Amino acid sequence: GASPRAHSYTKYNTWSEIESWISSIASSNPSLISKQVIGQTYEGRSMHLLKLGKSSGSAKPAVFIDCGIHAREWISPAFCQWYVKEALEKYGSDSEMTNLLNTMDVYVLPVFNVDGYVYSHTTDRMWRKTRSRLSGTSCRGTDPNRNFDAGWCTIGASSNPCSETFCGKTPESEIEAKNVADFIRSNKSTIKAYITVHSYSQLLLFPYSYSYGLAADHSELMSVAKGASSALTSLYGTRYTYGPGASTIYPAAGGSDDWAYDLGVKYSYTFELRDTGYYGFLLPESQIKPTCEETMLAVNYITSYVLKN
Ligand code: ING
Ligand code: ZN
Repeated sequence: GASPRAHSYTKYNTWSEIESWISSIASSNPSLISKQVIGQTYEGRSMHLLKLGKSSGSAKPAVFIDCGIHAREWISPAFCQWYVKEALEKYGSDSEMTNLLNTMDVYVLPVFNVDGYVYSHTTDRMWRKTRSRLSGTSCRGTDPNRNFDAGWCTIGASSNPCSETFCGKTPESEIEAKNVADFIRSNKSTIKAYITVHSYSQLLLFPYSYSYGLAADHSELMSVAKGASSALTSLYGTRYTYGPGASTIYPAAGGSDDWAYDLGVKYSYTFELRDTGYYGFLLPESQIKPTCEETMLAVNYITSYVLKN
């Protein structure tokens, strides 16, 4: 495959390019990054997870970041690639990143919904869901962000397999959601923060989306979101709105952030990256760099907060 230096971080890479990049970046920095496969997708592709962090003798607290739950949100996997590049570049020179990776592990899942991502490149640019089949219908795919076991299918989700927000046959019916949920459950004692990256709308959301009720940690989640949003805005003035999902965007059950929070991962956030709808999912490649740079500031704010607390 291509060497890491041949990889472009300022274009929307195909799955095959991302998969080659995962292999080469992991093998070129063995002391700081490792990779593992957390399972296969419906169509049999590997779900690669990168682990960033300097190994220490004892168990380290961790942050889990995923990108590409929804196929068409191409800026999201671009951000996960950017995050890994920046983390490796800054380790050893930037004290915040050095301290983070010395003290914590950061798990990065560059593409969650790999089958959907491939389909959005080959066939339907606006595809959102997985690509799983169900008997009795020709409609394919479940919304992975309605498939987690958090108020599953009670609000803002559909039981119609042809809907864009189909919640699936059962919670975790999608193998991709089950693989991620299994990994987080298995590492529940170390994972302190869960960050999932979507687009678009320029929002920083936190639980709950399945209910209008406030999370037990509402004030703290709100103040961290406020700090992260200000950090993001400080770079280019991009305006973000932050708050609980249900009241800030719309009520929607079965989301991964609500599920992680109810499992016990207190700092659970959903980013909705640029823009506010002018380009929408078709964000031009010229905006990858500024979007990723500003988002880094917000993610670093959250991880630094978690590190200190
Ligand atoms: N937005 C999210 C969606 O899945 C969301 C919003 C976040 C819903 C958290 C539920 C929980 O609809 C996009 N753009 O996908
Ligand atoms: Zn999404």
